[in-house]
Amino acid sequence: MDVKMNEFMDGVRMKNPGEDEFLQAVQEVVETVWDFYQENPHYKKAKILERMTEPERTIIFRIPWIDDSGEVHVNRGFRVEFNSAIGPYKGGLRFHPSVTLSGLKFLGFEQTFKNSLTTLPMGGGKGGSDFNPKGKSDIEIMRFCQAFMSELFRHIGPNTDVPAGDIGVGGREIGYLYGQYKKLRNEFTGVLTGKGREFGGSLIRPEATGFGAIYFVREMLATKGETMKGKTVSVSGFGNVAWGAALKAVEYGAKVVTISGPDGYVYDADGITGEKIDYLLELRASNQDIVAPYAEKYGAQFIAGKKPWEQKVDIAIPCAIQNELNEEDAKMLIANGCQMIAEASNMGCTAEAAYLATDKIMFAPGKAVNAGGVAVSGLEMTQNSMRLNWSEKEVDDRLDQIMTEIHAACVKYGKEPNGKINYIKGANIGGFVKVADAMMAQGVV
Ligand code: 2IT
Repeated sequence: MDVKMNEFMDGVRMKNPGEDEFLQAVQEVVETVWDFYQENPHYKKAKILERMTEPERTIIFRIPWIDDSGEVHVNRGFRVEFNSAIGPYKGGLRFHPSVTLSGLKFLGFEQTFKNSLTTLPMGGGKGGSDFNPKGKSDIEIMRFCQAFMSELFRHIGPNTDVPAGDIGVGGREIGYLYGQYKKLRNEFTGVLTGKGREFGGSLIRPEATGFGAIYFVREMLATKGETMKGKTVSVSGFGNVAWGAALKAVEYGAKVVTISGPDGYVYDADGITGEKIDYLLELRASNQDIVAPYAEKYGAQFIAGKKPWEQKVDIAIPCAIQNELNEEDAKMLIANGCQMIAEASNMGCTAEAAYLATDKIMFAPGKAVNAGGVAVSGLEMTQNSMRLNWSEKEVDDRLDQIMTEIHAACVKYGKEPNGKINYIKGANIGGFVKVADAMMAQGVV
């Protein structure tokens, strides 16, 4: 590493002690944009990177709520408003016991670059709570969402900050959050995305992250003159992202053989198709956070306590959570002939795994691969502003076009002299330029 880059990273480390995930995300971006940053001294003079690595505002709040037995609980709520240079803060809310400030800072930082890549006018933000939805009743979920919004409402708005779902926050939660916002503000506006169809939601938003990921994988394969037909695919997770990716991968003629949860993974040699894909929604809605019931129901193999990366596949698509695929996993995949790892989860691979995969096979980072989710959120905002709803085809065509363009941006900025595409570099520089130029134009604010 360049000495000056080291000094820069030392500064970030001193300001954010112990925030490992945030530092991992910053390091990856800084390493890949550093040369470009040096070649453009006007950015450096304006301390663009120093400003980009500091959230504009971080809100932390108390969420007291009462469970079904009358016991009082106190959770912590967050909203990290990272960067508003190119549009209102935009990014999901995560409800998961692992949620920390560091995790949400990493996600908000990544979101800034991702949202820029979509070409839509959205800044970067992220929020959530350490609340664990596992085993909670529907009424408890509603009460918690209301308690969360009772504080968040004063910080957000359709032109200020537009949250959406993420892990633990799906259509049901967005509905409850929206209801509480509307009650408190007495305003019907597009303040959240991922809403129900009846109150301003967009068609294809539930499928968008998974569909977008597969459109991106299709473009990656096309650079080698290949298609998804006949390819074997492993996905992790069993939520919204895994579901959408499985639907589109199967439509393209691929065979999806795994899903996973905190309890282990399922290997379905016949492929996860048709009603088996629909069943993932049921499994998720049960709030139990396990995948073993799939294996029982469909006579597939269940491997307790393991991750799916030990299986031989052509393409691996992590769809669960950050750092779910490490260097050992990447080595195993590569040794078994895997030709591509495409992150559909945010920072799904550890830094070591991502670099190894970039070097040996094809690798693309989450901020490019999973941008379809927030892209359709952006299209939901457009529809809300117009007070119109687009057809499924209109939204899906736009999503496909956006993903194809993100891939082209990765090629533009990430193609190495030897012809290989470094998607990490391509996505980071591609995302950086628009935000940096907007910040330059707006002065030191
Ligand atoms: O990580 C992500 O891009 C999301 N959770 C979606 C964010 C959004 O605003 O739709």
